[in-house]
Amino acid sequence: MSGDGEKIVDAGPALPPFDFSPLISALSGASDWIVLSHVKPDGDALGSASAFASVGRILGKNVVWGGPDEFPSRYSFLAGAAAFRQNLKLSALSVTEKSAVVVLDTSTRARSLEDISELPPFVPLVNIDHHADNEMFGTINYLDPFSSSTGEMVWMLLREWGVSPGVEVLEALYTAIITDCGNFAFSCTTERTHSIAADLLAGGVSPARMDELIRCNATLPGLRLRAIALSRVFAAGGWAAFTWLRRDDFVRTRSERADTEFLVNDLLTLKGVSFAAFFVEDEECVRVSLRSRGAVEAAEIARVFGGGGHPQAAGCKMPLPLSDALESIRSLVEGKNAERLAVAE
Ligand SMILES: [Mn+2]
Repeated sequence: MSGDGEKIVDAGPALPPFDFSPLISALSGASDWIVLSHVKPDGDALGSASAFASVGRILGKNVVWGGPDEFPSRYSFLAGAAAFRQNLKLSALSVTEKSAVVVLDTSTRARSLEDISELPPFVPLVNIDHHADNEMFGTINYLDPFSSSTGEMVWMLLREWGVSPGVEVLEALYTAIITDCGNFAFSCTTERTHSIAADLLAGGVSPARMDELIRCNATLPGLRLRAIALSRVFAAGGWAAFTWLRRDDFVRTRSERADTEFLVNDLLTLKGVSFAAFFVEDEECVRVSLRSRGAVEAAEIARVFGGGGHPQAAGCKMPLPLSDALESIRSLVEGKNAERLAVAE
């Protein structure tokens, strides 16, 4: 997970083996599964939850899959996407002693359903996540910060469980993994990530088909939005790259929020850049995505502004006008004595 120069690539999980039996028995014992993806769901939150929802159906469970926000259309190829319940509230479901709730890729309660804290105590709350700052809010917490993605963890669970999933489950997990590890390029990628991908390919996943579905599905509005963001890139401190989008940019290009999902990664392709910040103006705040691969970690900067995430991929919400949000992070970053790599202007 760490990108600092001292560390060799993580060889794999450094945690003691997880005891899956309480998790498996809680889920086996429930007839109704409520599977949840986090706010502003990404490929990992959706892929791992799609896989989980499919497995529930294979096992004959009544499955509800949903989350607090809407389903981004770019992931509509995932199994069960059409049944995804947006703006979901627990109060809208009949939660009984036969229910179990599975929360995927979600580090805090605040990133899940508004009324998640009102879950009756007799209902198992299974928290499956790879964020190091996970609040451990489940009654069962399966956490592995050394995992590239929640999708990778779900595969480990299924293997232990002995469930034989169909190719739609494997494709969903492959989606979760490759979107979170940047097509096997980010520092969270391990030998195990590749080995699990090999298992998924052995089960029938086609990388070319998945690339077409996941990466080659830009819309014209989305591509135009990206062009606007890229046209504004500027360097800060000689080693950081920034860009931003206003609400109006989405309106005039007719694009959607999900069109920005991988945009911040583009900033890290700039030679000499080890830190990237991408600002998106929202209704009452600015959403900031941060990426890093150097001494100044994305999570370190995100935490200053009340955010969090992985060391090298983090974010925060700033209740400020766009220009103030930009200036706050720019001055903080410029004040850091990171090695100046002289970004070519
Ligand atoms: Mn994830």
